[in-house]
Amino acid sequence: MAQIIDGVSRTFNEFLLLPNRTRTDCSPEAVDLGTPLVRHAVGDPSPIALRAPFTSAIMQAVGSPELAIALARNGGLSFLHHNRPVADQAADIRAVKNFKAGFVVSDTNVRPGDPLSTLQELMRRTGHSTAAVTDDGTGTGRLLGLVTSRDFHPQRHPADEPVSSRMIPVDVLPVATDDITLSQANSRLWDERLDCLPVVDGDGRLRHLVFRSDYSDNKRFPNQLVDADKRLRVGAGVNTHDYRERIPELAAAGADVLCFDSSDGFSDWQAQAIAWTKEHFPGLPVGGGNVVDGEAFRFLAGAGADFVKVGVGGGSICITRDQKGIGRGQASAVLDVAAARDAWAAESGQYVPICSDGGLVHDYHMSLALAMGADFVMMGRYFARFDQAPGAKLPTRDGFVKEYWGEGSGRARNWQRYEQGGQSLVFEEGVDGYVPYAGDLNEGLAVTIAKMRATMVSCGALTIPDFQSTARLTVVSEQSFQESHATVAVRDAPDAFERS
Ligand code: RVP
Repeated sequence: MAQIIDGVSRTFNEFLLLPNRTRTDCSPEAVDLGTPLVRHAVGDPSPIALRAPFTSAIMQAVGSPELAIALARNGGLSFLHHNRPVADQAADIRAVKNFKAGFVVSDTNVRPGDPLSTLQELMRRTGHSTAAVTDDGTGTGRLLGLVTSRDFHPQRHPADEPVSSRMIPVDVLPVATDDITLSQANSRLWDERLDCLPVVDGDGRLRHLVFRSDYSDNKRFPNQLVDADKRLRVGAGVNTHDYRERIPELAAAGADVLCFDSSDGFSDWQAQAIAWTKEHFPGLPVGGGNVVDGEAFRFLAGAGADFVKVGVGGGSICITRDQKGIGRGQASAVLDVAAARDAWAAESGQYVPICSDGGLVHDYHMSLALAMGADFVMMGRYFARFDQAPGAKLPTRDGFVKEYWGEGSGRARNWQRYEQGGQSLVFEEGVDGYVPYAGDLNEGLAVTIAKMRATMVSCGALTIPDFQSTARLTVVSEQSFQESHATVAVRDAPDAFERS
């Protein structure tokens, strides 16, 4: 006979945190949001620890090198999606690993024979006023000169005049070689009164441009998540179909961590794929999921998973519960899996972090997820709203929206994963929609982090482990849930994320 497990399937909206005593040393600036990302011996530090407990969802509408760079600079981590040819995914990984703060890969490039009209149109499109002139018109071609919007004017210079007639040629241009540091480049910018310093390799090929205005940028991000070589960290999603071919290329591209991506991770396929990865790439951490209960956690931790993702059916674009009747309220799932993680740690001496994935609607839900035992959270909708996410930004009557669609939606289903083994999806598990546009990730995440710090201060916790062990939660009734909201007409809701 089927078993009905104890307890109700609960979601984050059904809980609130009780304030704990706040000591005088407990201030928002003193809160440390560091948290383990991957398995480690109890008592030891994690080989990779996030500096802020946020990861971005393994989704086409969320993952991009731009978002991965911005998130890692703020202490979190992106997992770039795998529903595409591995060469494309590896190129995105490389773009993140090769990112050097202040060193810009030129996106406004022309050939010397291109007409000024082409240059003008390119500058209009990219919004940049400095262009590199290279032999092949790419950002990595042999550098022949630089041209800025101050070097030509449409009323003075005919549109068909070649760029070469207005550029500053490379033989009189100050350039640097690619062993230069950012602070050395900055000294040259000031000493030689330059706005832009091109950096070339031994063959004279363009590597980067350094702009005077970007120098102070690095100082804005004291919590960057970097590897031993000071390169930003980035993760990669993988699947149980083509992992044998995909993982070697992702490892070669420099992925710091992998995650098997499935709406149901409690499967022999995933256990086998994790075991294969541990055998062939023992130094590359790999997470698994998704699961919703302690038994499934033990299954994946036992298979070697370095972290386990929790959540089935709670995602904002997800209709798995409607379609298959499979899932569990996200709060119940996190509480159950966190208890199993702690029991596993006590038995085995190995701490396997857990991630609460999907269904975080309000900023305070992230704090609730941590308080309930999640080591970090993963979000799709939250990140899809920002400039750095790949979805198109579209105007509406009330402002802008960004496109956001599920990996199980019709829009995503043309991708490789649904075509393998002759299988194609006969029904959809996700929807294709829009989220309110929320501007720049750096600014949005700063507000979220400020709220999280304030919540932890109210709960008297300076670290996430502290928060997890001392948090007191209460289940809210429907009536007290109503009481939580303003009961007057609100002139302006606090932020777009909350309103949507
Ligand atoms: P959310 O943050 O609520 O937008 O949820 C994102 C999560 O939803 C993803 O990390 C993934 O686990 C899940 N997802 C992605 N696509 C789909 C789907 O099409 N059903 N679900």
